[in-house]
Amino acid sequence: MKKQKRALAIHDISCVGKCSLTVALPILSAAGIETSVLPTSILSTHTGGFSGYTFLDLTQEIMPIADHWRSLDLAFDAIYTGYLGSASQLELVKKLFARFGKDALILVDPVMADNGRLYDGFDADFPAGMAKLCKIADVIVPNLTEATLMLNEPYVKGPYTEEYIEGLLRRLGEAFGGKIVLTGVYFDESHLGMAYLDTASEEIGFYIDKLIGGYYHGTGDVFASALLAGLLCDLPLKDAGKSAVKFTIDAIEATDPEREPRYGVRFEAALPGLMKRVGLLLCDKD
Ligand code: PXL
Repeated sequence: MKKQKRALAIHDISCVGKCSLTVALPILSAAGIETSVLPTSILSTHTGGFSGYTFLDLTQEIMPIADHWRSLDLAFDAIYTGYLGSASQLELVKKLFARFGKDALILVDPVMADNGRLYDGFDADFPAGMAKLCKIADVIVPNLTEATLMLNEPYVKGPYTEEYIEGLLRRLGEAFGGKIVLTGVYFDESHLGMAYLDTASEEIGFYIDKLIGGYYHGTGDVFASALLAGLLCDLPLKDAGKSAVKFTIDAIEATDPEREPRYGVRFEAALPGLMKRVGLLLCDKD
């Protein structure tokens, strides 16, 4: 029997609102990946569109958890980080990469901003700290706002030109190396998708699909989780990215349009399609 892949997901728990761990865990598990979690904080809801949310910082718990794991000789095939609540958490995560990620695929989604603005709770220094974490990742998944913040460039509103996206990918490649998957890429108002660059092979490409109007919370985490599922099931970067775009579209299309967007998308309905695309049966067999 083929060895089951094992991932570690390091994100907050937003109790309500379908993002971060409540999205990463079910998606990776559905793709046949054993998923351990390290919750970095607990919020009553995510911070996008809710006011009065609670925030319990779990920074003090991270190293005691890691120390116990070291005594168990644990290792992971992938470590996936998303929302991290503070600069000190960025430093601790670097230690976790060094300790548990020697042979792991390190995927950093630099969750901190969208639509030209930092999320509530982050200060202006945070992108520089996140950029340092991205330098030691194998795969990064910024949206256009996060990419320009980390490059210290002004945010540019879309639609974009292919030249602009290619240039941005190349500047990200120079700054961070590894594989870059840029989300929120669009060349006209009715399409949306991702662009990628593998700095090792210099392969560059896009996968653009239909745009479904409206704003939906948590789709960045839905996309990145599906991307990692594809990569761990040995899909090439291009196919894993395409699969993640399709999964995100399916999840949005399955969402009741009357539902408030801050409660997230119905990714559960899209899981069977993802399992098929990542070749789950192949993944589980020899
Ligand atoms: O989906 C990204 C995310 C994760 N966690 C928290 C958030 C957000 C985006 O707003 O607020 C707590």
